[in-house]
Amino acid sequence: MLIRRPDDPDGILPSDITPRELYLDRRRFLALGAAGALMSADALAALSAKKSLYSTAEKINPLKDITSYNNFYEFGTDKEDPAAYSGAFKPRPWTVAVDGEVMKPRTFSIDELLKLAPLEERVYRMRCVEGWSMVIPWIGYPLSALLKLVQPTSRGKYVAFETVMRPNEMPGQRSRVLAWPYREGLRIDEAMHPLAILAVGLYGDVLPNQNGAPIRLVVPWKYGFKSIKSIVKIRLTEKPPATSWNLAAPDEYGFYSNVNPNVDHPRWSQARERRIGEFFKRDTLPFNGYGAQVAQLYRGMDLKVHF
Ligand SMILES: Nc1nc2c(c(=O)[nH]1)N[C@H]1C(S)=C(S)[C@@H](COP(=O)(O)O)O[C@H]1N2
Ligand SMILES: [Mo]
Repeated sequence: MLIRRPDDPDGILPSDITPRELYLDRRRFLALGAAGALMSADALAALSAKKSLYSTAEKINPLKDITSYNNFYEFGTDKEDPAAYSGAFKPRPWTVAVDGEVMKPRTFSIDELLKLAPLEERVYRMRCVEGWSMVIPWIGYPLSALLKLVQPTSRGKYVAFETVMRPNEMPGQRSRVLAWPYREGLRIDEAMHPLAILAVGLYGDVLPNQNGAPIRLVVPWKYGFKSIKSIVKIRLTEKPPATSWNLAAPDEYGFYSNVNPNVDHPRWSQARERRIGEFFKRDTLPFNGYGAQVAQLYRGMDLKVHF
């Protein structure tokens, strides 16, 4: 990969810029040779992920789409805002506190999280409730690996997630578009499903700020908003946790929010979607095409009621 010097910014697109942390690691690596490998273990680990059998073979969106068309309201509500306004965000140092209904509550540093389980590349279809979709090569590991370590108790029936609160670095948090911090939740069996991952990178590199650095959730069978970014807290709870979008508009965003072409959002049909980069729309698939793997989680539930 090309390493640009800071004094040579010619022709750099925002999406081309290597995250600063990794850039510094690489520079150190180049300067120190083999010894540098130890110092840049995080960065290198992110680059040496195994390809996963859970990946779709569909065409991957270009890195530029993935890093320049984002929803991350902490940096603004327009799709271009996260790329434009996340430059001052500092994804290091970072910790994620895991507590609530667990036997072993624990705070993990980002370095511990990067090494918690073998990293895999998961190429997933992602489908936003607004009607667009992308195919993204995430790097991460199943959320279940982390949950098993903290040992949920029998009362741990749901998992609540919270994004970092940093109005100084996140201009969107200075306005009240959502009740900050951003919050999401899953039922424990959804959270333990092998398709639900914690992502720490994409496209063979650490996560860009606009995609949820340094660690985020990715749940490919649910609308994009369930995949919470820049996580700092995970809490196991007995009752379904409050979620930001459900609090903001309960008739529009339910707790489950499984991708479902048969249940329309009050303002948009969910029957079809536009893959970013394509002109013609395509049919949206139940559970975003992951039904064979996840439909059994919802057996006996009326998904029009539990939307
Ligand atoms: N903290 C936080 N997480 C978030 C959001 C957000 O505004 N804040 N937006 C969600 C929505 S609506 C979508 S579609 C996805 C987009 O992820 P991407 O930008 O990596 O494609 O992030 C989700 N996670
Ligand atoms: Mo979304």
